Amino acid sequence: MKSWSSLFLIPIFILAIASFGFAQLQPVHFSFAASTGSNATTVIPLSIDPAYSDGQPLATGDEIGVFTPDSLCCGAVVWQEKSGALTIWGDNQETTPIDGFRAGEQLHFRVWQQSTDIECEAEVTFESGDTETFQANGFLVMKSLVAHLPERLRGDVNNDGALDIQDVMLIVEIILNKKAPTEDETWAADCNEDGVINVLDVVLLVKWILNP
Ligand SMILES: [Ca+2]
Ligand SMILES: [Ca+2]
Repeated sequence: MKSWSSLFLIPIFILAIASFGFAQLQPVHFSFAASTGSNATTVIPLSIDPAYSDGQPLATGDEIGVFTPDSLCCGAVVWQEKSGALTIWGDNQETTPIDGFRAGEQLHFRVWQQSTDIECEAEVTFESGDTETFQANGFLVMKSLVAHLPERLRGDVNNDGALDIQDVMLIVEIILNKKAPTEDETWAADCNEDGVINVLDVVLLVKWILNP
């Protein structure tokens, strides 16, 4: 299943992880049962440049979590803009509750963006190719990771998921040149989608807020 090239990489990654391991941050967002008695490991090489669907890279403090098909988190790692390793915990068969992966279950990944407090699904591929499943003591090397940020909402300039007076204030600030909007904010502020941000967008947004 594993290619010779990924087997060759194992000692290199173990060395790299061991030398940087002392500074590894602990996840604060994703929680899971650790030390269940069985696990697998996936290495996340820095060279794969994990990124969001809008092209921005994962930042230090963002978290990558691994989930069972039943949406149970079974491991997470804090991205620190260097190669890392994610321990994927298997189910403890000596206890009744399911607290980890069972053999053969497909791995699902989610990413938490610290700056926005948004959690989203991530699409991951591995060096070995096929869709990956949990095998105790398995060792995988990630080949790509793209986290799919949720679609932004027109009018939600501060991207907090709600349309309210704060968004109106931001559009007014943009119109008065008191705020230089980012590309995303420009998109969200243009409520009537006519390519310019002006009082018509404010009027429309107020209408949306009053008549949700
Ligand atoms: Ca908002
Ligand atoms: Ca407009």
